[in-house]
Amino acid sequence: MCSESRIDCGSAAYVYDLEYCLQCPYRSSAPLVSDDHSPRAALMTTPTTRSDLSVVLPCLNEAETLRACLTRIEETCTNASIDAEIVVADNASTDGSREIAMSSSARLVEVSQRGYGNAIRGGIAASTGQYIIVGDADCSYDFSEIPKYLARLRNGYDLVMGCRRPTGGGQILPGAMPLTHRWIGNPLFTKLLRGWYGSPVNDVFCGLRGFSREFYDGIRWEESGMTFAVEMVIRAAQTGAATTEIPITLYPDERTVHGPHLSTLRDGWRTLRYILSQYLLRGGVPVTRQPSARRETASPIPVDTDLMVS
Ligand SMILES: Nc1nc2c(ncn2[C@@H]2O[C@H](COP(=O)(O)OP(=O)(O)OP(=O)(O)O)[C@@H](O)[C@H]2O)c(=O)[nH]1
Ligand SMILES: [Mg+2]
Repeated sequence: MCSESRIDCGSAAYVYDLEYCLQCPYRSSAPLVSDDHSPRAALMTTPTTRSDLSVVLPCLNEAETLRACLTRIEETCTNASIDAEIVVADNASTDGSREIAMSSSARLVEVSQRGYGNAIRGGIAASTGQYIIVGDADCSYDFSEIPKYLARLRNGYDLVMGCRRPTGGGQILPGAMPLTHRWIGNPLFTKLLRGWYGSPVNDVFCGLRGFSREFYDGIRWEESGMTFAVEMVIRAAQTGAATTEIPITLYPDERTVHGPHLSTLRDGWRTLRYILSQYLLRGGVPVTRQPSARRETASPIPVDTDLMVS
C-alpha cells in the first residue's frame, strides 16, 4: 500500500524514496516533499494517528535476529502499557528481513539510500511518535530497558543515551564489542566529544538511545552513515540539549551469517575526520537554539548519582 496515496499501487510498504514517490501514478496532487527535500518532509506521507513512542530499528539483512527484537519490543511495550509503533528502516535487505517485518506488527520503511544514518533518518521521517527510541536489530541490546528511556524523555530530557561503558555504569559482556572499539576507538572519540564540546556522554557510539521529536526536528542532520551516531551527540552538546545516560548491558549479537556492518578502520577514520572537521569548521562553541520549554523541567547532568559513575 502506498502510504502517500492510500491506494494499493503495488508497493509492499512505505517507500522512502523521493524519485519513486514522484513517479507513483497514484500520487495525490499534494506535494510530497518540501523544497529542500529534507527527510523530515516525508512525514507528510505518514499515517495520521500519532503514537507516544516510535521505536525505529535500522535493519540491513538481520533476518536471524529481527523477529526476536520485534517480539521483545512488543512484549515490553504491552506490559508497560506504552502506546508505541515499531518502524523497521530497511535498505533492500535480501535475506527475508523485510518479510519478517511485514508479517509483524511493525511498519516496514524502505529507505532508498544506504547507510546507518540514512536508515534512521528515513525511519524517523515516516514515524509518528512524540518520542523516538532507536536500537540495533541484532539482539545486542535489551529492549526491556525501553520504559526507563521513555520515563526520562517524559521527564523532559531531549536525549537519553545508553551507556555500555563501565565509566558510565554500564557493562560490556565478553565478546560483545571488539577490543579495539572498547579500548581505543570509543574511549578516544568519547574523550574528544567531552573535551571539545562539553558533552556529558560516556559512550558516544551507543546504539540504544532515545530522543524527543522536538530535539530531532530542531536540527538539520547531515550524516548518512555510522557517523550519524556521533553527529547526534555533537549536536546535542552544541544546542544545549538536556542529555542523560542510562547504564545498560551490551550483549554479544546473535548473528552468525555476517558480522557487524560497522567497519573498524573505515568508520573509525570517518568518525575521526568528522569530529575534527566539525571542530575546525564550527568550533566547540555552542550554537544557539530556541530553548525548549520542556527542557527546563529536566535536571542538569549528572542526574542520577546512583547511575552516573563519572
Ligand atoms: N537499513 C540499514 N541498516 C543498517 C545499515 N548499516 C547498519 N544497519 C543496521 O544498524 C544496526 C547497527 O549496525 P551493526 O552492524 O550492529 O553495527 P554496530 O552495532 O555499530 O557495530 P558493533 O557495535 O560492532 O556491533 C543494525 O541493526 C544494522 O542492521 C545500513 O546501511 N542500512
Ligand atoms: Mg550492533
